Amino acid sequence: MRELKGLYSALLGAFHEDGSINEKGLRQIIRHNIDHNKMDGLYVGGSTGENFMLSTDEKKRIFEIAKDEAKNDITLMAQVGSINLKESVELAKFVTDLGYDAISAVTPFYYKFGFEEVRHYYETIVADVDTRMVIYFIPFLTGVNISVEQFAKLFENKKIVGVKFTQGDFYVLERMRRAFPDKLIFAGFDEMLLPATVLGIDGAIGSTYNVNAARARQIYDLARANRIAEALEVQHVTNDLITDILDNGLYGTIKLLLEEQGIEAGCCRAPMKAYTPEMRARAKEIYKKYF
Ligand code: NAY
Repeated sequence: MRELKGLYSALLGAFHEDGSINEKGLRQIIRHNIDHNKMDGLYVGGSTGENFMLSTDEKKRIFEIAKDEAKNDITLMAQVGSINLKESVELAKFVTDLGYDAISAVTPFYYKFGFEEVRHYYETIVADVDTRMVIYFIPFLTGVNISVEQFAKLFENKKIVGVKFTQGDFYVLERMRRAFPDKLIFAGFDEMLLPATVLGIDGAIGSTYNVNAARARQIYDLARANRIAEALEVQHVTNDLITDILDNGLYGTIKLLLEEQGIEAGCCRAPMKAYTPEMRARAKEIYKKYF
């Protein structure tokens, strides 16, 4: 079984102006993450992939393209979560058959699901697939919180091997590390990679790693070698960059930065907005400033 630890780029979606999948661009982004960024893994179908705006067939096509392009060059984790539980079950089987190394699922969102509903959701997704599940925990977007005690109940299922922890509460992260030394914890906020690494995460999954992989790798390696002051310098520059990216529009700006490197990263999918001339111009400035 392939190692799941390490740094993952959350794979961007690449779309044409009419919203259809830009397969050529998607393949270029995947290769860039493997050959240039030297990522350990790709997280396919997450928020960064604009997944929650796609049809089941489109999600499947992106999973297929990623596997076909990456082959076994990189660890592949597929985000299959959806509030359509039947779709999640179908996607979990689909990616497992394709040979993905692990699956992940966002907590069910929109309705205020209770813990027993959340537990039933994860149990159902993993029931008929022989794979490893990483819970995608992102309470600020889903509105669903899970306590450390509730995580312990979810982790009773041996197929549930870890969590992608996208929360800025380092007390909770420390409690999670303490409570689950054998489970995998992936940090989900790129701007907090250094403190999360100090607390002993097993890896990280980020949107900005598509363009800022070298700095992310430096932060991760320096922090693990206890060279905290040096890691902090790199985190400072990284956070200046992330602040500029967030101000200009997160996923679109990352794609425009890739475009500066000759990658046809394409547009965002509506209802995300189309690029304006100002946004393009600002992305060029950001590129000059940091790369
Ligand atoms: C996903 O599903 O693609 C992720 O969660 C990747 C992690 C990113 N979270 C989101 C919601 O985009 O990289 C982060 C995030 O973009 C970054 O830290 C900037 O805030």
